[in-house]
Amino acid sequence: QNRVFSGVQPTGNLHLGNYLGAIRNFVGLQQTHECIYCVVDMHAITVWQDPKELAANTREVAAAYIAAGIDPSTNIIFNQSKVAAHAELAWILNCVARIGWLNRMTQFKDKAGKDREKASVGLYAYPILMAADILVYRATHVPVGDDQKQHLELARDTAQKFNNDFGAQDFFPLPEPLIMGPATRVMSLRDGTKKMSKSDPSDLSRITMRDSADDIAKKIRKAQTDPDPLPETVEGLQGRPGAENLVGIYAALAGMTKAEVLAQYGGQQFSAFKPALADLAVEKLSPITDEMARLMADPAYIDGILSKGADRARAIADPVVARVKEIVGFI
Ligand code: AQP
Repeated sequence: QNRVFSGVQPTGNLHLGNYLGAIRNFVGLQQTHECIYCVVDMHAITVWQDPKELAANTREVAAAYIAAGIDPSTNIIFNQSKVAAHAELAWILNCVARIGWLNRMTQFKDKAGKDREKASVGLYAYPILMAADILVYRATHVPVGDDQKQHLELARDTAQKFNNDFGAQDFFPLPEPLIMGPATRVMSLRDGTKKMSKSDPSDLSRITMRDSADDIAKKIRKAQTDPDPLPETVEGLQGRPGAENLVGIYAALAGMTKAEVLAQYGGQQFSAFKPALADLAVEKLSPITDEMARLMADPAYIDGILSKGADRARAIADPVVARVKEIVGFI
């Protein structure tokens, strides 16, 4: 059986990278798979979140899922903290996974910064909670952006070690990452060597799912590029990260390859390409942004969807945790 699980953190500033690298791919998978899409609020608090903003941001991610085209009546949409099975399984998996595995996680090193001693224990254990999120549904496929590849490998290792340690062969399927489409790693608009991120202090570094048409146009106009015209071929993008990023964003939004974009715009100046990209981004994003605003005006509606989704999620997850407890030897 094929089952998809994925999540997005409600940490504010939901951006084009989250959309192109993750949420947009979630939409397509609902045609072929049973899909469970989570707003991972317990992951979010691994770094400080203002409680009022966390609630608003949780609704924003749910609204983005729905506005992007995920149907909540056929797929499960819920927030993580409503389903206790995630935390229960995470504890057991904390005792299966090894410290050495966590020590290799590059996201922890990036997010903890220089003073690692001051990072929360949760930030360190984050990948184990993520493994539990996936395994508690015995999900087989996990659509994510490129940055989550290492965490997915840890989830697979954890599943395999659990199966081996307890002689429970194939109890947990080894989940496969689905890293899909031409925009698995959208880069910052201010620095084409860094990934676009919610936590970048510069608002100009990202296009968010709340930006107006004017914001989008301004950010693309100011995006870092170089003085040369666009190259004629994809090879010509090498060593030009800012240019490569904008061409990649155009390709992803237009449903084209980078080569096709360059066949159209190669040889032209950025002063011509950037307005075309801004128009395309507005055309593709503003219907979603408008629908998100409409949905968020009715928080009770979103909360209802999250509640119903959580009931359906529990119906799958609770028996899995019950079986895990038996396997482990808990009475
Ligand atoms: N720049 C990106 N390009 C493509 N995909 C991306 N994702 C994140 N950034 C990019 C994918 O979005 C999904 C949800 O991400 P998350 O909420 O778990 O946050 P994150 O991966 O930690 O990255 P963010 O959104 O930029 O937040 P911060 O600033 O906190 O690091 C995932 O599938 C992710 O791969």
